[in-house]
Amino acid sequence: MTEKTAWSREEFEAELRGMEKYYHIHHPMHTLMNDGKLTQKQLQGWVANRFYYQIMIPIKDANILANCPDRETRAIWTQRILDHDGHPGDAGGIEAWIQLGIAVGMTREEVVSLEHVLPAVKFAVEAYVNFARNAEWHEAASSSLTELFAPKIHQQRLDNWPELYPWVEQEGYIYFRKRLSEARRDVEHGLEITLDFYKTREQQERMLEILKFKLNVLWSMADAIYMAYINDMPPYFNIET
Ligand code: AHQ
Repeated sequence: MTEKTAWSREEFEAELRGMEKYYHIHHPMHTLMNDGKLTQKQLQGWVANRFYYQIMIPIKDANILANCPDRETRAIWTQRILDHDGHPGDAGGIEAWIQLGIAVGMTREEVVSLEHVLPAVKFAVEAYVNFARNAEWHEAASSSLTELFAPKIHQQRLDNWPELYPWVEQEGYIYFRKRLSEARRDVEHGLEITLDFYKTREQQERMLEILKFKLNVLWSMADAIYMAYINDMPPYFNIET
């Protein structure tokens, strides 16, 4: 079989951006949210479940650091952990997400207890963390590139929630505003690593599979939350306890 020619940098980036059609912004969980159709309980359920994803991002990034022998890359990648865990002068994204939980009507204790986190959300998040732990570090770094599409979903919340969900307190928007600039900066670095590393067409197509895996992580999380909070069918809903 003839070896397929590698995509140019521009073609490869266009292929990556073409994966936007699978992004969870198109999942019914997010379209209902963006149409203002969620109740307070449903929005709380989404925030409480996504909290598990947020607290595991620094663990995921620490695994990439542990596998990365390149000092320059580590020096930049470390910022992702600081952005979430916080550092002097910035309480961090995890704290901002707790503020989001309080802003939609939960208590700090309720959010950090993880009591609302669904089994399937945990499985999806842990699949992502375990991938980052075991994958070659370039592949793990590349899997963060679903964030190519993230600024739009953060901007959507900032633009639409105040009108759709006027009861959400102002502190709830801190995270989305923070992420707008951080995601753009992270994507710049992640894209450079990715466009530099995958050289042959086979490697490039492998990268598209890795990105599809990560898109599946996000889609599966939304599936589980939709099932539990929109269909009102949480795990074992029909089992007599
Ligand atoms: O808040 C998000 C975040 O901090 C990250 C880190 C990044 C990664 O390393 O995989 N991905 C990501 C994402 C965040 N928010 C999601 C959302 O919909 O609010 C989007 C998600 C992503 O696109 O991967």
